[in-house]
Amino acid sequence: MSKSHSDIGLIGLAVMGQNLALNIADHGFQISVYNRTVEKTEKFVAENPNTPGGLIGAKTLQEFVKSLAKPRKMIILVQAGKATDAVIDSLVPLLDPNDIVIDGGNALWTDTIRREKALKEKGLRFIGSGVSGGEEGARFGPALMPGGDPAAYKELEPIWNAVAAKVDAKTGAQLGGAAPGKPIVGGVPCAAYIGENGAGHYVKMCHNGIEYGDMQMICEAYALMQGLLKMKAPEMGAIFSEWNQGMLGSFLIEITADILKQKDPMTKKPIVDVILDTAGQKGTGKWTSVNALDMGVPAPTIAESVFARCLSAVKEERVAASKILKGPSKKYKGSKKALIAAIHDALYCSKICSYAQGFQLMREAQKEYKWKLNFGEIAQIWRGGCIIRAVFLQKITEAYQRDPNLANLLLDPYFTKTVKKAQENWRKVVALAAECGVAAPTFGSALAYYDSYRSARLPANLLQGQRDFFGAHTYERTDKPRGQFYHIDWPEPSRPQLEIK
Ligand code: 2AM
Repeated sequence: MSKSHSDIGLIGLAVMGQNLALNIADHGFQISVYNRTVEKTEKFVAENPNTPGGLIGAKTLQEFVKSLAKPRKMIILVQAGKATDAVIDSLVPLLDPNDIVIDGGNALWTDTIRREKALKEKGLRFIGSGVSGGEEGARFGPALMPGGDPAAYKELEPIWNAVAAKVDAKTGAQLGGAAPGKPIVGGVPCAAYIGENGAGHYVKMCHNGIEYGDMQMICEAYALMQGLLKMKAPEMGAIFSEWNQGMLGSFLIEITADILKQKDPMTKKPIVDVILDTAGQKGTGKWTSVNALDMGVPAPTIAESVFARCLSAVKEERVAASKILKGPSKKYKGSKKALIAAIHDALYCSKICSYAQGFQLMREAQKEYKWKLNFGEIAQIWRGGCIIRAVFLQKITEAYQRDPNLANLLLDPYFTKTVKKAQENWRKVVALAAECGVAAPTFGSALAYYDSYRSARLPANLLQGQRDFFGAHTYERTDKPRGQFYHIDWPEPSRPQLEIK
């Protein structure tokens, strides 16, 4: 028996939308669904007749809106950008005050801020929620990062908590075993209110930036094992499986192991050896990096991972350059076991720096947008459901529980100690990569970040001298209070040194 009105609705039945709708229905909520192309709605509803909550197909937006219990809650899961605006524009005239529109797409956070404001002016409530974990996550438990009207989220919360991924309260390990019609019961949901207006989508964007970093760092570990140790894919796969048991344990390390062990069905060679080395990107890593530049927050390792994809994309140019530009002839001759252990440590230290940068970004954004982000909780949400889910996020949660105002992740005692212990190996790997000509941009960038951040004095004194020389931009002095600015009349470049008496 279906209810007279659905608990929630969903617009946009591409794979993500279909899977999230099924996830919601699996938890006993009745959900109305609508898609621009009606046949898709009909097919989807017909193929899923017996969900615990029930799916109600709507042919028109009017019918869809009428089918929802008031105040209405509806999720939009269409392409980010123009399509989302188009759906909102056609929905708005059909809604009543206090109805809640939820955008679950990968929206740019500034669009979410704009949409929230526009809908608020019309008496409507808007939630921009990051939904992470891809198709599988949407179906059996995504990480959910909702931002927007806090009272509206209270009304959505029971549904969001139910459908989110679940982790073990103590270990932070993701609870698995969900199947169609059999959702996970118990555990801590990977969903929590993030903050006002665009906060949820902002945090989701940073998640993606961090994900770019993680992926590139893993690729560099692979490149080093391959380049310096001449290891073959299955052997490297075994190493990643081993690493997955320790502090690097994560979804991305696990799938890397699986990918390296996978054979190509056509040639029977390892599949990685036949996949072309040009990376694609959809833009969220770029957004993160552009925003880091806009806010003046150092996130070089995340940006480096975006540039690494860009460099990979100019395959033909690289092939041509490879015939002209020579590298060193040095080969690694030391212990294989020791180098593998060092690469592990380099990966872990680089990862810590990359996360430190991602959290710095959120910290700065919260000032700019007046959000009150709970960093421990954000790390907690990321422990399950999403692409960057990892054992190590538990350490970040603990770090922010120890000190919610932590200036930088590197300053938490656990991370300080970890990097101190592992840095010798990290430095060895970066040096060896340079000496042997294997590109390891994020490993090197993270190390430079670490060395810069721990420097009481950087060469920016000279830089300010240069700026004052050619542009009279002034400088502050080491022997005077901050905020006092000085300038001297520099000599013309061709003139002799000023004589100081
Ligand atoms: P469609 O099946 O009719 O193409 C992902 O592309 C999802 O977004 C699909 O469900 C698609 O509907 C929907 N979509 C894309 N652009 C849209 C638009 N301008 N209005 C409504 N739905 C749109």
